Amino acid sequence: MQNSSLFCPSNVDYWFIYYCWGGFCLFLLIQVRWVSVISQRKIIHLDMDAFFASVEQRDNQKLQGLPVVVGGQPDSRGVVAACSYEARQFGIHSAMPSSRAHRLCPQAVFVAPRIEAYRAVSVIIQQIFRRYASEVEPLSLDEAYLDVSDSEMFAGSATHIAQAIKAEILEETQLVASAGVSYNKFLAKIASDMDKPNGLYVIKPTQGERFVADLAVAKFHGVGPVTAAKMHRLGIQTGRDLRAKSKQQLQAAFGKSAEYFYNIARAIDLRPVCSVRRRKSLGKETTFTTDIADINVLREQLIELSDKLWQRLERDDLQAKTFTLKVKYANFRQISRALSVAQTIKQPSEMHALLLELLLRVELGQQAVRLLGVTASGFAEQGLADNRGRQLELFDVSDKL
Ligand code: DCP
Ligand code: MG
Repeated sequence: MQNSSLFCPSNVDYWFIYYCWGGFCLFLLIQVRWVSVISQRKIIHLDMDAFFASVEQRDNQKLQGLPVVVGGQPDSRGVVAACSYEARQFGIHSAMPSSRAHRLCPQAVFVAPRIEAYRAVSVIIQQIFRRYASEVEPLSLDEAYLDVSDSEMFAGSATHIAQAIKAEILEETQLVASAGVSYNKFLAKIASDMDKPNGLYVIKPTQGERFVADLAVAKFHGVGPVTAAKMHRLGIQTGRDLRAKSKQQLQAAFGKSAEYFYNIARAIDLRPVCSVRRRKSLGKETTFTTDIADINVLREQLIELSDKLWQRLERDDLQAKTFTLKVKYANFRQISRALSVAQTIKQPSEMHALLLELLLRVELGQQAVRLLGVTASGFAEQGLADNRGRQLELFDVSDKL
């Protein structure tokens, strides 16, 4: 006799099928709802134009209309922190050695940074942002993401909200900002750069994928010069080329970053705008084209690297208590040394002294060095840097192969 249960399921089997089917439908519903919520988000990225340089031009009428460079003097080893749009016409840009900026534009006016003046403006613009958005994520002194998805202002138009914020910034600070409006952070950030200065650029949900397809990967936020060069070597020039690569191919080439690249090639970025965003550390490193054994050259390289780190710390308004030096030798052995002080470091010269002291604590001379890295951590709450006496404490972080 045939086993009837094969053709005629029991009550228990029915319940099981209903249960699975119901679960599947619920799962689909949640997915659809999630995707629609994500693509309906309204994100604004605001970024001040030529920030430090514009503050200098605002506060000194003689500088208006002139090529202005904020940063080190041309005869120093300093670099350009910011430059006015007039200076950019000569090819000057941030992070360029000041001496080179001077050669490109001898008539440029070089001004030393006044970080307190920039901080004061930053406080004002952050207050303006909070009037328009419940979720504000500052990225540095002069830029922030705003999530205005739930805002009822201007009938919920993110574009009009961005316009209003720009107008208020101008009124309260006499400075100009650019805004990017889109449905995720990745696109909003790119958009704010599209129409600078005084820009307002919108990428709608229907335009996102096309926009990314046509964009050069070197312009993607999160793709630095090294990654861009690697992508070019792999034949990836645009978002379209990136999209053509499978997840496996991207994983093989870019490891942990593959998922991010896979998504942004499809204009997908699910990162939320987080009001509380605490950075734990900030680092810079450099791999030398040829390994270096000469201690004096290494000292020079370390100072240069730490100056870059200092610029970033200033830009992000961070004050650190701990500095870490990483050294990778020619045989790939890696060693890290850290130094903590009780009071946050306020001057680059203090940071130099700490890092040079750390350099004395690693073996040099025997093995050439292929990489130097410096990291700052132990950040003080903004405006809460303590002023206790300095106390040095030295400890080894890691010695690893
Ligand atoms: N900054 C710096 N070092 C860098 C880059 C920037 O010290 N390598 C500082 C000076 C800038 C400020 O941070 O004025 C903001 O950086 P942005 O990248 O937003 O550049 P700008 O505001 O100067 O110009 P843009 O109009 O392109 O935003
Ligand atoms: Mg800016």
